[in-house]
Amino acid sequence: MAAMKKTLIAVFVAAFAAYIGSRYLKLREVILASREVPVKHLPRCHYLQNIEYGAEDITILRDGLAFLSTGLKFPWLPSFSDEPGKMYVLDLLHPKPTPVELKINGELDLSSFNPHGISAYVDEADDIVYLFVVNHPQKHTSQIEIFHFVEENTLVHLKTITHPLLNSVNDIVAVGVESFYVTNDRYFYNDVLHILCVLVLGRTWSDVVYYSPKEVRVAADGFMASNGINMSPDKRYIYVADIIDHEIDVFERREGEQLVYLKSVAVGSLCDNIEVDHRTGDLWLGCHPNSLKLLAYDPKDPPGSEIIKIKNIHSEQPVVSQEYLDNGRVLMASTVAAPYEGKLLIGTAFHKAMCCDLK
Ligand SMILES: [Ca+2]
Ligand SMILES: [Ca+2]
Ligand SMILES: [Ca+2]
Repeated sequence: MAAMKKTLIAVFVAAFAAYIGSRYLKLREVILASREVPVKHLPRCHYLQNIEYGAEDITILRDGLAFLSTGLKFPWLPSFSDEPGKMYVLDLLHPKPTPVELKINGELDLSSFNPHGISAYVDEADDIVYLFVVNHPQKHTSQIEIFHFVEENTLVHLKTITHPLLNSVNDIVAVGVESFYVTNDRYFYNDVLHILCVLVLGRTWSDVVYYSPKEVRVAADGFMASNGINMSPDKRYIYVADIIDHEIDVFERREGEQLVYLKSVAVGSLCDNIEVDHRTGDLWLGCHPNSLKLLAYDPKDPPGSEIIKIKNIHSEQPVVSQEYLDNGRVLMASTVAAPYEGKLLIGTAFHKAMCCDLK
């Protein structure tokens, strides 16, 4: 009897090991662990001054003011600065656009400020600019900071929002002065459980949460790993980057902030944040060509950068094109690409940021 029990356990362990082995191979596939990319640069690019430790997210107002969240510290990713994160602003209409650090006024603890995804909301009634920032003051904590942007490069901190459903927030898109959608990129805070979840289930069990002062709920789920989120210029559609599924999921906003899934568009890369050209509605994606190089950071074989554009996303045949590719020698770990009137700002997880001409 004891021998039989031992045999059964051995068979079970072997089967489980074989299963995990096959999941491991699958995982290498989803993180594009063997992918190498050629170099395809844009005609004129220069590094942005003052940005040395990443600009994970960038967003641009219609008048050409760009906001950058910099200095992210995030589990698994390298970070080369001990300083807290900072917010910058840059005027793209200036002949020599230079990022300027934003002063932050109010109650916020700046020593633990760790900004991640951002979104700007302009109130049509009074043109007040609100900046929504995902903040991780401690490892595995997430909260949303809402700021009011005022003249002379200052953010006034209005409030901090925490909620059990805002548990591993990556990016945010504001839809009102105090309402927004966020992506949660993982279910388990514990790194071992998180890896097991990805290995065994092949997903991180992530979702999209809608928040307003009256209502907080999961608005969409079933992603392999939701990351960037943004909205169409007419505000009818929400786009979510399902990073390890290599696609962008498209949702329609219906009455009462219900999200209805419409379709997914394959992008062939691990796309992080999404910015939308306010004139054309094109999606611009900052992507990781090979996530293994990002997670196992080696300066001799650095993680590359890939910028992808999706044109006509709502048509039968969206056009997906690679607009910029680098092997990491010029720019490592691109996370965002924000277009504005023939210019493109590219931000990264922990490296520099660039401004390129598109024409
Ligand atoms: Ca964003
Ligand atoms: Ca998906
Ligand atoms: Ca992101």
